Amino acid sequence: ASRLLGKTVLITGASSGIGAATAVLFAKAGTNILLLARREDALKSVQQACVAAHKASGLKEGGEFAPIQLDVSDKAAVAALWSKVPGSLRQVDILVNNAGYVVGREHVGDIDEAVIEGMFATNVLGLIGMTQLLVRDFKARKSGHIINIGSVAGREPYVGGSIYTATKHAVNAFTASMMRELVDTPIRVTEIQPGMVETEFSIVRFRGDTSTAKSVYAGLEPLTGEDIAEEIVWAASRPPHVNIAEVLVFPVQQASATIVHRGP
Ligand code: NDP
Ligand code: 8X3
Repeated sequence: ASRLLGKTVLITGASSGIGAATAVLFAKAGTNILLLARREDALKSVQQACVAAHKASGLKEGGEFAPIQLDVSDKAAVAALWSKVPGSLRQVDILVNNAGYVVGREHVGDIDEAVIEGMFATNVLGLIGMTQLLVRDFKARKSGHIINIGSVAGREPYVGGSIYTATKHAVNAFTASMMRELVDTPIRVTEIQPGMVETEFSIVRFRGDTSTAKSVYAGLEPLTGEDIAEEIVWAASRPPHVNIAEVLVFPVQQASATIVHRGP
């Protein structure tokens, strides 16, 4: 991980789950981090966890952590991002496009229009907007790494997931096209595709119903945000000539979007 020393990482959706765990692991590896999400208080807690992790590492490189309140679906806010970024952190080396969510399991015909638009605005248009902003800079500097968080839902459609799986299929197509476009540059493009990760994801999906959210993982040991953070930091710390293109990660008791083993 010495390859990460002093690098600057931008993480969207850094206020909880995979994004928060990824921030802490990058902090431990001697990076600086821009922490982006909508909830400012939660971002401040993650910032404190990063400071503690960096301190414990004993590393002198890195250690600058800036929480920035940003809704990736707000185009004007994304366009004005640099005005909120401290001068010392304007040269980003690694972009982790992690912000995303699903609401509901309704079938086609019964899905609220605002829910459909919200998921596309964040998971697809937000991810594309952040990428456009950063990739211009990466091209000019002839360096950079874009790590997009897709999903098993970007490979496999499932009942009750029409909109969410469509957004993650879009992430997959966008990411793969961009990797092809950037083949003649040193810029790297990675897609991490998690299976079941116990974060705030299911609580958001079931509109705050924590017992239904908990039941998603009943009888099995799901992945944690830290498990996916390890894959992200691993991909980011490969030698510059190595591009981890795609990583599909399941809990050992999961074999597809819908095939899971519940029990010992
Ligand atoms: P969490 O709900 O714990 O985290 C989601 C993060 O995204 C939060 O920090 C949230 O912060 C942020 N976010 C949501 N919408 C926006 C927005 N419009 N602008 C900025 N930030 C936003 O879930 P996970 O950590 O599990 O999810 C992270 C990613 O992983 C998502 O893209 C998800 O689709 C993907 N994923 C998750 C899986 C799982 O099983 N958990 C499996 C496969 C993929 P805030 O509310 O403060 O804005
Ligand atoms: C999250 C995993 O199976 O709920 O991307 O779609 S799933």
